Amino acid sequence: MTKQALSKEAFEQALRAKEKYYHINHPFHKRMNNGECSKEEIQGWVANRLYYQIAIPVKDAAVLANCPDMKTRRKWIQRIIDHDGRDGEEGLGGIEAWLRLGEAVGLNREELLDERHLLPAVKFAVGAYVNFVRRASWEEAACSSLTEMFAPKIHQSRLDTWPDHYKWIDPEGFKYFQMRLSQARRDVEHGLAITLDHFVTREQQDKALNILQFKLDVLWCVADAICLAYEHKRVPYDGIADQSISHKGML
Ligand code: AHQ
Repeated sequence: MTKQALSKEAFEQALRAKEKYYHINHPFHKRMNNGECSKEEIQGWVANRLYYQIAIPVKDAAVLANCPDMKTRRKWIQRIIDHDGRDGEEGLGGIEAWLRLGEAVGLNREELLDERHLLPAVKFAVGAYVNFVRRASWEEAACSSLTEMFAPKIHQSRLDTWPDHYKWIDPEGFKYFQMRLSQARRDVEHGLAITLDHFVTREQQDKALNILQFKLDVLWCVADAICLAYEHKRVPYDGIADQSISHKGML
């Protein structure tokens, strides 16, 4: 028997109800915002999350490549500019801001960019997201970005807690979280409109909910990998390799 489609309001509520699976609820992020993370754990998180940040404009370029609708592309392209930036200081992009967060936590650009701290599981999770978007429809890709419905809360929680908990971090590094508060809200408005308009039958709406769960799983897996390596000190090839080792590149 065909299940009845949800109204747009009920469908949006169902999407937002997945907030309980958002990585703000991951034990590692809870410890981070409670001030319980060591300098090494914060550094490991920043170094590994850079790979996610660098992947976002590559992902968004894949959305553009799959999207024949000019009106949508004219809006979506802003996401690439938000991350890659523009020439001149006023054009600070998110990736540069994240590199400055890396320096603010005591890492240098060389070690941030040469992937020496990057965990294989983080690369697999981020790669799964980028490769999903490359082969999905642009509407499905837009749906997968909707974890950002919950992002302003996690960025604000860092801005509210890090200055007191981690006084050793140069506050200049917090600029990225500040930038994302407005950018995430603007992106969600567009991504949600696409999603509510495109997924209309109950079968399509269930698929959209599954796509959002996939992306929530990506973020949860990134936090799991960082937690295992830096909180539980179980790095890949522990005791076998005398230095960090994993495959390079592959985005
Ligand atoms: O800094 C983040 C960002 O630029 C994006 C883009 C968006 C997407 O297209 O999937 N998702 C996302 C996210 C960012 N920051 C994460 C965080 O915890 O700092 C959250 C993440 C998201 O919620 O998907």
